[in-house]
Amino acid sequence: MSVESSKGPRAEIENLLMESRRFPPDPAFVARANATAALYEEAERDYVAFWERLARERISWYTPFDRTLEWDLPFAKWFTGGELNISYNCVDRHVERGLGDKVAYHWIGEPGDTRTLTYADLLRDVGKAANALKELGVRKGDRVAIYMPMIPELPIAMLACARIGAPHTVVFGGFSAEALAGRINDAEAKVLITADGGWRRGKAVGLKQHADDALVDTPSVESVLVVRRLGDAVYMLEGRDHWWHEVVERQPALCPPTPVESEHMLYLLYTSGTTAKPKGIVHTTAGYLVGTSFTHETIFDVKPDDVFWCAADIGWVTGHSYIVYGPLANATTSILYEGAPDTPAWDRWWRIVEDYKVTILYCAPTAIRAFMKQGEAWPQAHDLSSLRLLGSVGEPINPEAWLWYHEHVGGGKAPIVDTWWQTETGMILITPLPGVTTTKPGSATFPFPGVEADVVDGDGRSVPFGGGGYLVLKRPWPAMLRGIYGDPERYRQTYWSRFPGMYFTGDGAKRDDEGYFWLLGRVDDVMNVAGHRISTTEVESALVDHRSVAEAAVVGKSDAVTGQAIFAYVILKAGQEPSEALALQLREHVAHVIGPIARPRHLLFTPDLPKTRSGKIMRRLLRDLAEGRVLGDTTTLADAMVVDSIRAASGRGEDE
Ligand code: 7RM
Repeated sequence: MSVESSKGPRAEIENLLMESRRFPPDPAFVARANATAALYEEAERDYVAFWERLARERISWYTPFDRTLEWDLPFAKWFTGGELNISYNCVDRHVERGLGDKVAYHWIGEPGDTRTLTYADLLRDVGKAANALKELGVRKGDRVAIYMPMIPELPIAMLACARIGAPHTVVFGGFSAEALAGRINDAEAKVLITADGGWRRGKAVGLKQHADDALVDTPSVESVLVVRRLGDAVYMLEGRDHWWHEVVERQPALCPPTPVESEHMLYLLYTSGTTAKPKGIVHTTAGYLVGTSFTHETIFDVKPDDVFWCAADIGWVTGHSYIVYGPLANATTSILYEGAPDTPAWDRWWRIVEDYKVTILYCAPTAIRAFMKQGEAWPQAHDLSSLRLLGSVGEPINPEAWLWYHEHVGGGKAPIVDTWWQTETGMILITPLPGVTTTKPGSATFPFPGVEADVVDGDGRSVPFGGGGYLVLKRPWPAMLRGIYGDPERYRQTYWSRFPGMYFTGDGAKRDDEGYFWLLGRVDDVMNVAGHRISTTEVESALVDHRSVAEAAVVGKSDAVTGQAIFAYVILKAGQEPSEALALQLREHVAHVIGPIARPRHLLFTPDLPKTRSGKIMRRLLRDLAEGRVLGDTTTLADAMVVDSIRAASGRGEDE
């Protein structure tokens, strides 16, 4: 176990703010750019009128809306009175205007198998899947859970739900049975769509097995649809489980889309907050469609012949908005890749870029840093000249990674858009506009047109340029969350109570003298590991759930590749002896309870934890200890000896 000094986030922030290189847009790019500075002006004149224009232009309505915004803080309704169907907007209308043969997805399986889906293919497959759901008794408003690998049936299943007005809740395939069950139960899903498994790092991952474990305890689920991806034998419960290739294939392709009202729930997506229970973030239809499609078109400068690759998993919001709804609404050709970036070797992505002439790549800084570590020979071995724009999302991108991405992936010419947003925001909110904004490596630059973001102090007062504080949003935007499923009070409490009248993002930010936004990470008890949000409390409760553990405290420790790594302090029950084997067992236990992404990287057995006199664990102190920093103020510590005993315990903890 090492808690030796490392470069803490503070040092990184200093570097961030010292990074002074500027990248103005290339005149050749400007000449063809989708975005113009006029968008900012139009939106500032009247942001409601701005979104109204876009909603009228971009959406094919069955019934046009009559009110643009009803804002009863913190509850927003957009484009009310209107009726639409998002699957019609993402698929049918493109086929109707002659784009049936255009590729929607180039799919690449990890083992090397491929499939091509045109918009006409998508229309047929979505229609069949929607009819299958109807046969299984799914009606408008019923929730459908989806737990799948990155195969074409995943977006098809989502669109099939949307086609019949059934909100979906996609659960990331890396989550455990327990996590899946919790989400199914909160959503009271009627049907689960899953697969026998998928491929990850050369290994078959058996999803159906996890699904079966979850289904022991999910009374709302009546039927399960299972896609055959691996071909391995799986258990199928008579009467409950149905093979996709049997039930979906025999359906008629025609399934008229069900018109839904603008505010009809499109999906629920669960995200970690500061408590152990994930929140079901509610997204609705029309505003989400306008927000995702317009940001996709302007921020990624997408043109009809582009090949767009958002390398996220559809199980996260990035995949929902920028693999599925945004790109499909814009009739874009996308890449859908099933597997890991290092399988079979570290040039897998660069092979895909070369083979499919990918023009736009959108990924997370953690991936870029992992590539950096492997050296530039991997990207250099491939022709990446098709790439004309790069994007980053999920966490702050350090200038070093930004510059490496720019040089070794973007050939020193492709603009980079560092896009800040959240599961809750639904769409990108702080970002450069390519062809308009001069970028600075490490800064997400400015709020998107129509968005009002601010940096405030603890009392909610705007901090002048040059200062730092809390990032807030001061007016509603179309793709914003409509609430936390089943818990309006928690919605109000979590997002709208810290600063009255403002949405609190949970992030810290600073603006430089020119007003550029620099995101500084979470200020609450949420960690960001490889771009994934994990709550400290969730990991703590998984640890305490183990029979040997009396108490646990979890913090994020800065990590050169994943941004943060999970650091767990564990107090054992009396009679339990710390050992390497037990540490390993506890880390596995967390992976089992939540999913492998939550497995602690570091685990330290300690006889005690530093607490305030009121009994609150002093996480700041634990963070400092984990980082090996000089300790800050310890005057509120109940027992000053605790810190020394943790230091002494440092010899007995276990690293991954
Ligand atoms: C899209 C997504 C949201 C949290 C957010 C931030 C962090 C995301 C950036 C970023 C700095 C960025 N949704 N975050 N993007 N921090 N620069 N460009 O990631 O709900 O999973 O996470 O991620 O802390 O609050 S998310």
